[in-house]
Amino acid sequence: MTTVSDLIDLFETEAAADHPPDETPDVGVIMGSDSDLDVMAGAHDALTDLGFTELTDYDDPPTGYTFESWVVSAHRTPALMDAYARTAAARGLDVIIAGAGGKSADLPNMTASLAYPIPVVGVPVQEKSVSSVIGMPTGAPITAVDAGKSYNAGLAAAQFLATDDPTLADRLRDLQAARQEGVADVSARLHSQGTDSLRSPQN
Ligand code: RP5
Repeated sequence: MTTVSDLIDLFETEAAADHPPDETPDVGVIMGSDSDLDVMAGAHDALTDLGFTELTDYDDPPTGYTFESWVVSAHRTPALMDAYARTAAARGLDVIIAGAGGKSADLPNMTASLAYPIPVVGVPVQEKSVSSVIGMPTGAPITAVDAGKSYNAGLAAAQFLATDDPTLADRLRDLQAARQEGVADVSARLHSQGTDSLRSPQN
């Protein structure tokens, strides 16, 4: 069984390893519980849509942009959160996406403070988590998306990286263009086929 100490050791070992940048994850996706995974999967989907690959083995990193995923709880494993955030820069991360639920969703904001100046995109997993994710004091910034909008968090993370990469910026534009075409297509179908044709079945 993997222990908290094992993971802290892993993060510290990776931080000390001084891997070349093309072998380290670009984006870190962390969540307070595996019960957050269904909501947080949107970040995975956005990054995958943009051509990122999930890095699951530090010793065998994929090529191109990569992201990694971990469960890190602010309240149940504070030492793990500290180690993850403290080693993030040395492990090559450029952006962190952090999601948590409940009324005291502290993982995003504490990670933002610990990993500063690495930007953190906070995802309130539930509506009641919004104020605790975005409520940072002056001098302690966080970027955040609306409740459950983890897909937007994936896009936002890529936007940070795209400021320095025209190819990634083009991929973001292509994704936006495809979404626009989707709206045009459904609009034409609604108009030409009528309301009943697109309506969900009523009980
Ligand atoms: C938060 O508590 C987690 O982010 C999760 O949304 C919530 C409940 O966690 P579990 O009790 O389901 O593990 O810290």
